[in-house]
Parts: sequence; structure tokens; C-alpha cells
Amino acid sequence: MNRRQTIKTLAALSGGIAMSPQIKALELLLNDELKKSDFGNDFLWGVATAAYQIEGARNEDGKSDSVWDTFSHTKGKIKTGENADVTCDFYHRYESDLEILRQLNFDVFRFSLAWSRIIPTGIGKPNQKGIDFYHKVIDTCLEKGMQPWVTLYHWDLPQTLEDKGGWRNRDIINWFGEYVDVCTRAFGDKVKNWMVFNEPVAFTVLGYLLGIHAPGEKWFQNFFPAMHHTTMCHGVGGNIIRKNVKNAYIGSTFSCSSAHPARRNKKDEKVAAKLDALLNRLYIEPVLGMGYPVDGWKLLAKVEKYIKDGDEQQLKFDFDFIGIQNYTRIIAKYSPFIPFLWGNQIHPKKRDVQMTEMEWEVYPEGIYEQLKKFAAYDGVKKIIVTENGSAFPDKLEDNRVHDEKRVNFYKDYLKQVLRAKKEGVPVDGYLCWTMMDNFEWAEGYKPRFGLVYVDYETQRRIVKDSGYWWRDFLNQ
Ligand code: IFM
Repeated sequence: MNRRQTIKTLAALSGGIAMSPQIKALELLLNDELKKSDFGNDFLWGVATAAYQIEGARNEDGKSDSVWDTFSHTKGKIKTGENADVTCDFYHRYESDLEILRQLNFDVFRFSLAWSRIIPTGIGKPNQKGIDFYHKVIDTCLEKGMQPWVTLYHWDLPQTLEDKGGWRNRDIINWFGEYVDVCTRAFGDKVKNWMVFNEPVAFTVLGYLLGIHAPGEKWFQNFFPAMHHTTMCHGVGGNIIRKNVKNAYIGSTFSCSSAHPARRNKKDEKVAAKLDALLNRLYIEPVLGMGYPVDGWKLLAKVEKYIKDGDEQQLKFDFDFIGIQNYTRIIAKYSPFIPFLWGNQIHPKKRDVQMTEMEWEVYPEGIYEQLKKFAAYDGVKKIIVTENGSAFPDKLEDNRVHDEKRVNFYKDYLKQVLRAKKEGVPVDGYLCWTMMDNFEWAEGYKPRFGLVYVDYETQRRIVKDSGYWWRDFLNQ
């Protein structure tokens, strides 16, 4: 029996409850044809990007190095030995890139500001040329009828601030406040949609606990202060945006992956709960006034050392929306060999499931599970899927890229978003990761996530079949 037959059978067996939202949602999964109108007229459609991954122009117009410039130029840090000094050269090609986006019918362009372009010394005098660049990007979006959605911080801390301890130094609360103040004063008249952070879990866990992202620091004594100061900056950043930008729509974005126990036993369940606390609950719960999720992982209580009187109040912020970013799920299993976690994930390779080039399991139901989970928090008013996408090995053949797997990925994940929406989850928008292939952090340029293929030798852009699929879907 295939998946379609199974769902049909279940729907038939359910008899009396055939009209329940769950069954309606299952029926929806049977329907191969997705319609834009199913999501409603006000649903937002866009793409997401990040400064370091696409801009290039490493030292142009006064920009200083960020931690990612340093990290990518340090031998052995990037798997392919590459860096993003040039990457897609968006700094010089933003007009034609945004024109491609317009032709693909997207409403929203999400991008991040590079702190080291705007205030090269980290704190102090802003750099007018850096500010001018973002004005040009914003104006181009507006002229083309697209909404600019701005992320204030997508991992590229000015190196000069890292030299002072970066996110581990409590002074970053003031440094970040100053930076947000400069940005919101500069662009607040034109930009209404703001996100404080991109995936705080990623840059603190990968950058300060595991050392596999910039700045390459390791261990809990680095992670806990970085984590607490980042959380404090949610409140600080949010309040400054509220003060400086009239009618602002304010959010922050959170990566999330369902953590399922491998077996129904206490040990595996405990590992899954720890991973859930770390990966999904760590940053959203303090913002909502619930404190750190120590019930999920007691070890997190060690952050107390860095909490000062009055911090708990400042951690809270009443966001207008929450961005969720979902790619995969994790299957968690007890292991006596991994200290603290006492567990590990069962790699998708060992589970005979479809994987992307990142070796992440393709698990569309995961986005539904996370939308339901985030919507269940008191205080989450609206949700936007601020990133979702996949890397597959793309081949350029006669000027076309037939990326059928990526098209199917989008269709399957979108169906799950719609399923959640039909069940009452207040999800109001969906942004693809990402506009075009770019620098995938420690993985270099190998994984290609874009709707547009980038030939890095020539900087030629080639719209992939997935890009055309989006163009037609959005044109309905
Ligand atoms: O490329 C990243 C992005 O910067 C943050 N979210 C996940 C993407 C894919 O790994």
C-alpha cells in the first residue's frame, strides 16, 4: 500500500470524524496540485538571504572584516578551503538579481545587514557608504514592488568586537543596542519588517560551543555567556526597533527541528527532550517570559552564573511575529559515549531515508510539527516561515538546471504548511532559502540551495526549474 492509499484508507476508516480538520488536512495531502489561493490572498511569498553569503566586496567602501572573514581565511575551517570575499557579488549585482526575483513573482526580499559594513569599528562612527549600499538595495526592492524584510544580525560580528570577547562579553548588550539604533534610524522610514536575529541557536552552538562556525570557540564556558547575552539582545533589539520605527512589524527567526526518540524508552526520550530544549526551546522560551528550558536539559541551569538581577524582565519581548526555519528532523538515541548529552542522533544515512546534500533527512511533516508547536505557545501571535529549502547536487545542462528534487521538496513542505494553516496555525508567509546559490558557511560553495544557479567563474545566473516552478505557482 503506498502513502496515498494509506491516507485514503485512514480517511475512510475514520468515518464519523471525516469532517475533522485533521482529515481535511490529510485530504489536502492527496491533492497533488497546490494552489497559491489555498493560502489566502494576504499570504506573503518571498526569498531569504544573508549578507556574508551573497554580498562579497569584503573590504570595499570602508567595510571591515567580520568573524566570518577571519574564520574563512583560517586554514582548515572551511571544508573546501573557500571564502566569501566575492561569493555572488551581490554588492555590485543587486539590481539585476532583484530583477530576477521580481520576474519570479516574489513579494518579499529578506536580507541581512552586515554590521561591519555599517559600523566598521563595531561601535562608534557609522560608515555612510555602507549605509548607502543598503539604501540602494531597499529602494530597488520598493521600486520593483517587493517588500524589504531586514535581519539585523545573521552571524557576521565585526572582528574588532570579537577581539573584545564578542558575544561572551556582556558589553555586547550595549554594542548591539547601538548598532540597532543606527540601523533603525537609517532605514526605519522605508523598512517596516524587522528581524532581530537569524537562528541564534546556530551561531551560538556552532560558533561558541562546537567551534565549527565562526568564531570557532568551544565549550560551555564560552557558550553560556554568549547564549545569555544573545537572549538579552532579543529584548534590547526589539525595544529599540519599537521606539525608532513607526508601525514596525517586529520578529526574530528561530531554527527548529523535531527531535524524535529512536525507540519508545526513557533513555532515548530523555536525549530527544534534551535536544528539543537546546535546538527548539532555548531562545523562544525566555523571550516569552518562560525562562530557560532547564526542565528539558538540567545542564542549561549553568547559565545562571551569567544572569544578573533584573535580566529576566529584560529578556522578554512582545514580538509581532516569530520566524521559524525548518529543514529536517533528528532521531535521537541514548549513547554512553557522548558526555553531557548521553546520546546522539542516528544519521539519516543509516536510516534509509531521502537526504539532501547537507545529509539532512527530507521530512516534510517536520515543518507541520514545528508550526503546531510554536503556535501552541501563549504569546506567539503570528508565524512566518522565514526559511525552508534544500541543497541537491545541481547539474547545468544546456543552460537549464532540472532540479526536480528541489521542486518536490518545496511542494511537499508547502503542503504541510498548508495543513498547519488549515488547522488554525496563524502562519502568514513563506520565504524560500534561498534566492541563489551562495557560500554555505563551513561547507563552502558545494551545497547549492538556490532557485537560481550561480556560475561562480563568470557570475552568470541561470534560473533553475525550481525557480520557474515558483514563478508559475505565484502567477496563478
Ligand atoms: O545557509 C543557511 C542560512 O544562513 C541559515 N539557515 C540555514 C541555511 C542552510 O544551511
